[in-house]
Amino acid sequence: MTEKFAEETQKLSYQEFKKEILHDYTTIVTSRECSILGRREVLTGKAKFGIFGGGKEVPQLAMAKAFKNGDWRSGYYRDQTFMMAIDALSPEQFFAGLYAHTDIKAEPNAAGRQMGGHFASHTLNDNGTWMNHLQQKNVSADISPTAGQMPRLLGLAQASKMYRNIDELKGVNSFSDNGNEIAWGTIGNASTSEGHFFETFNAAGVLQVPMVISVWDDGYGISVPAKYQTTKENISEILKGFQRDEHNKGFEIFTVNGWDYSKLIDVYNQASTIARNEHVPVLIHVKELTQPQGHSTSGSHERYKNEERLNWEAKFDCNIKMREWIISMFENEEELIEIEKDVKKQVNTARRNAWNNYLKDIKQAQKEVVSLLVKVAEKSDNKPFILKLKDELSAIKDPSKKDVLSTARRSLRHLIDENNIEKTQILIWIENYSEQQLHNYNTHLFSESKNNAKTIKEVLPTFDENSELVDARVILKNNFDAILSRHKEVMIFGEDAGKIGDVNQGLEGLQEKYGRLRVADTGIREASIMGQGIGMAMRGLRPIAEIQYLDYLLYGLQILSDDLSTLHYRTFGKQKAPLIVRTRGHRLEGIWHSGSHMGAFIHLLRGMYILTPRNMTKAAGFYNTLLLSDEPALVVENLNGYRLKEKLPNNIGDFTTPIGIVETIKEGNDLTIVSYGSTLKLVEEAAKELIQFGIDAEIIDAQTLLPFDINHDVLKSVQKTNRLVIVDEDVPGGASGYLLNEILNTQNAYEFLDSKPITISAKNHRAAYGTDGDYFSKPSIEDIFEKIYALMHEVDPTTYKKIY
Ligand SMILES: Cc1ncc(C[n+]2csc(CCOP(=O)(O)OP(=O)(O)O)c2C)c(N)n1
Ligand SMILES: [Mg+2]
Repeated sequence: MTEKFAEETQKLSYQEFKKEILHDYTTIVTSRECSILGRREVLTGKAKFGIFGGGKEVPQLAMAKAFKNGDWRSGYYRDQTFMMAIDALSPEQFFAGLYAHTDIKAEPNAAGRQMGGHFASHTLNDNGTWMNHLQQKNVSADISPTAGQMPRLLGLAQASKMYRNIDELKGVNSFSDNGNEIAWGTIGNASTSEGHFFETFNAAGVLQVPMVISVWDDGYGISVPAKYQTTKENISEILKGFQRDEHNKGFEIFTVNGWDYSKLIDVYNQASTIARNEHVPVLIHVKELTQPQGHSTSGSHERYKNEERLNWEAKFDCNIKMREWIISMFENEEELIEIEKDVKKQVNTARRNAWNNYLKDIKQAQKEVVSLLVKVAEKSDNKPFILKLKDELSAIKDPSKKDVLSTARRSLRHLIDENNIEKTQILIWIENYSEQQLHNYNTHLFSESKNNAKTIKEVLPTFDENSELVDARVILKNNFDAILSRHKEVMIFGEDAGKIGDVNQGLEGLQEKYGRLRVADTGIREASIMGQGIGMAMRGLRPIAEIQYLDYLLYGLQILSDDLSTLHYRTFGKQKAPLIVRTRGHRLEGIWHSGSHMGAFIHLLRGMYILTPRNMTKAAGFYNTLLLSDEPALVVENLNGYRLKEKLPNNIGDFTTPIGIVETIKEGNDLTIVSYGSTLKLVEEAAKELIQFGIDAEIIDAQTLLPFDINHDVLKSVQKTNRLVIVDEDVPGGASGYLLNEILNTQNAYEFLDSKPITISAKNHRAAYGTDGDYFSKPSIEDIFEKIYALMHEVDPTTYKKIY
């Protein structure tokens, strides 16, 4: 027993102390038994895939003990013991997750949307409003990509720093008690090889935030040993340069063996005190862990571990070591055997209950379809075919929803020529069942609360005769000033966003006015800038995270795609992160500065709004709208627009740009042109030239790509013009392909087209540099003019004679 641990335990009576140890032992044995039975469930086909926490139980007890209400975890799939130790996961819920039970009450982590082992707590009420985070232990929803939990961890920790140090936020609210909360991260040893780990680690050292990162080190990443993962095979050794000293701020670093219960408890207590009181980040390198059942259910570890290693793992299994330690203290092996027996029974009962509970509704549905098929078969000319389907379905012992619904749907093919009440009953059954499944599998991609951004009404900018024409950036600057003064929970940060007020001076002077925490410079590290935003937004703040130029969003894209865009969906609406990502794009200045790849973002960021304002007044309006809503969004300011002047509205901070609404910026009768962002200027020019040749185009600014045109106004325009042209500067089939699909398939505009719809986009390669590089890479006014003219030539070759 270590000295500190002995001190702590002296405060407890012997009986209390023993009781606590036995309770902990029960937790780790329960967790292990879940892993063992979980694997069996997968191997016998009841569950699809299993990844478990076996071999990492004991350190998680220690982490759970230091974890307080209000704290946050951002971890990975090994943490089932931690979840059990904080009373956030019962064995029955563990199995419900494994089976992908879609009832959020049975499977609170993800309502079956994530594979088992991906944990989450509820931080939102059913109506989408925040719960009180101080009254519970908060678990940010896990994701599968290794180290993907790291960027978010930074933001979760930084939120405490904001709540402690920003005057307007100090005190106690439902998110923080003066910033006393720690964000606890967990990561596997091999995943520390990812850039996200190093980037986040460095940023946490710079920012000095209350973060405790535990590395669960079992020497492997699936089959690949530490030798191929980590320099010197030792993550804490190579991170020593981050250790704080009397001259420099940095990290506190601990190393401890994962089977050493009492030492672990000491270390976690120390880490907790340092991080909580001093807001210093801490690394705990937990070594000598094992993986008694191998990495996952996909294979066995005997394939890559030699006998020596397997023998060592058997001996140093943390549960076995803890058992030995308990016996050495209490000489109570009998008692432990009793616990083990009892746990086995309880876990097995939990497994059975979870399975029956999961299957109950599906079996009911199976029964219903079987009986409907029997009835309909009686009257059908295809009786034998229908009875065959019925027999196949009733023979399935453990049916899936798919088995049941697909049988019902297939039966309709045999009933094409029939029309009777029994057939109608099947149709109604299919409709009802499909609708239930829509709820189970397809809801919550966006907020369903009353703050859904689409419900925020438009407030037009107002002007009077004295309204001056100003550099466009002044509108943004004045609007951000209004935002920062009205919304104390807003902070804006990014590369060069602080001292100089961003590279286009949209934040000029605001750091001086609102302080270095609320308007902040960051390092060059886009993924963790996104993480800062996600984590802080999950804790009630309203971060605006800046990516200097759209092209560099690719560095942050993985985290936006995998984490932010899926968050609301993957938690069945139980977590949200209303982060606003601000960036600038479309400038036509070369391979890495053209900022045009909107198609990539549209496809990878379903779950965020993607907004492409054509000028800064529109952009400012979007920021105002978003702050009234509770959803994440990407706002792409139009870099070309910074060169222009706009009229300064006199209701700065109040006007809003609606989400999902297109705007007709020129009316016309001959064709409809849909465009957005910087190409609108080119389209407007081309339209002026076309008028001189008798072609009158209607121009529609898409404004918001996700969601696009919720009122189907483009359809109304096409109904009038009967011709459609889409113009953008993305690659062919990029965002223009998306828009085409929306207009033709979603809005059904094809019915009204008299000409083939065309898209005018950039070339397949990235834009070459300079004026001529643009001209030959991106659509030009001439390209737009000629393609539209050619379209009209096809319609009426006499009026619109060939140009060449
Ligand atoms: C980005 C990414 N790459 C690869 C994988 C596949 N993968 C899942 S777990 C894993 C090994 C992780 O090892 P480690 O971090 O040591 O954690 P352990 O499973 O050993 O606890 C790999 C390669 C993934 N999930 N995400
Ligand atoms: Mg590992």
